[in-house]
Amino acid sequence: MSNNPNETNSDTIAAIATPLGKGGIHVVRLSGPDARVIADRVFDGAIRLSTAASHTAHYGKIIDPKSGKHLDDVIAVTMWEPRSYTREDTVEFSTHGSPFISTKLVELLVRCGARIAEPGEFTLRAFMNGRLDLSQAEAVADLISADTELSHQVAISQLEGRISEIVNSLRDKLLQSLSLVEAYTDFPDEEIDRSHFDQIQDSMSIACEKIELLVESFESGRILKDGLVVAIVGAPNAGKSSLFNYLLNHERTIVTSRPGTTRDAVSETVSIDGLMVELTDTAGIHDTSDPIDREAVERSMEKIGNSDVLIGIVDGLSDSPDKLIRELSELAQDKTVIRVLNKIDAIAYDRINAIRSLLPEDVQYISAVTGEGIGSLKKVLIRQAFPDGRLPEKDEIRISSARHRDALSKSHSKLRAAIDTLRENRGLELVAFELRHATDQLGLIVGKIAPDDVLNQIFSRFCIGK
Ligand SMILES: Nc1nc2c(ncn2[C@@H]2O[C@H](COP(=O)(O)OP(=O)(O)OP(=O)(O)O)[C@@H](O)[C@H]2O)c(=O)[nH]1
Ligand SMILES: [Mg+2]
Repeated sequence: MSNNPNETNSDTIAAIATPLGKGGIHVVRLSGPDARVIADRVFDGAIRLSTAASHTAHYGKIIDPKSGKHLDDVIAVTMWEPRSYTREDTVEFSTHGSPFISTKLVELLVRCGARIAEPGEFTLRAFMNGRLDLSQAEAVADLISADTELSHQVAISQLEGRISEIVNSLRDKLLQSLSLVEAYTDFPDEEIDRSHFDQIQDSMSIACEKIELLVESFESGRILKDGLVVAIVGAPNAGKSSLFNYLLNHERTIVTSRPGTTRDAVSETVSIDGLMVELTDTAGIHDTSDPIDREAVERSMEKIGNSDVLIGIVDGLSDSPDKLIRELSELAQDKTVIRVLNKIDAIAYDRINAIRSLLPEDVQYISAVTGEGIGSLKKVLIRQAFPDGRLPEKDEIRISSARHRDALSKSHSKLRAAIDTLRENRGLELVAFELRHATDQLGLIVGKIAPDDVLNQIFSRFCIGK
């Protein structure tokens, strides 16, 4: 895809904006300088669409101008520039929900002068024409793929421009400092005024702290957006599949009393208290010479490596569950393991108490059959996802994009360098140099600076028609 605005924006683009497949309606979008003319060529209604007022809906027929064939009856909605998503002339046709009709309509529009839109090209135009900044445009893709309340919240707050607001204000502050520093660099003989020195230093330090907080917010922001990756692990027959099914609320994997039932790791996405969790049931980990079992254990180990958090589960009916619980911590050195003793429904109360007295406080006691203790296990899981043990409040700002995190980290280190250079009196030229890099990195987030490769990477992950 080419992102040269002069090149792309002179074209009029068309695409189906709804998912393919049969449904009530499909929407075909047409946007660009020739949208009115092209729409007139295919639309036959009570008025010519090009003469219709903006934001009006019109019933009419789609007629193939070459063959004169009637393709469909549609509603066409007009949105004239700049009052459209792309800020260009736009027509949206609602057709009957047949993939044949919508595909054919796009073909007709192409024959009449449009070209097929690239993935994300409507949003790219919205960005190029100043409707959205870059971080907001990215939020559009996040919003579409958000499956849970929390991931939706993260995306909508970014779309509203809350990240942009903070980043822009930090950038403005740094630009003010930069212009002050540069004013001095024009007069190298002049000594920097003490009050200016303090002002620049304070402003850079405050910005530095704020940027650091944003960088730190990424870990939980990422989990809110993409979900927490959790694997259920343990010895054969501990009840991993039973817990997996219980959390999913349906019998997704086979449960039997025979050890070694689960071979392939099975993953499903589930919302736990509003948090998206990618949950994996794994094969029981044990020493074995059987090649299939060995492969199964290897797959389990791989899943362990890819997880944020592990739920390590032990059969409470086994001979020495306390020993097994302690061994769970050895599963993965660098991972959080939530330790769970299962099957408490089948263990006498006294025995549970005896086991409990041998084990640390944080062990969870559950029954994957009755569900006892699973509410508390879910709470522990959330606590592991968020360092302060609670779901973030609605209005907390978190970054959730690795691109933003990288730019903020770079900005932070440049800013640190600028602060050090100023303090150590190593020359205002150098301070200005570092400071300029720090502001440029912030500019990348909101798209004040938008190299082609960055744009390509962002917009290629959009769907066609968006
Ligand atoms: N009483 C009781 N039985 C349970 C509980 N959880 C699992 N079981 C039983 O324990 C046996 C093994 O359960 P699974 O869920 O298949 O265990 P697994 O850890 O997935 O086993 P593998 O896949 O073979 O490694 C089955 O007979 C289950 O019915 C529980 O909480 N209470
Ligand atoms: Mg199993």
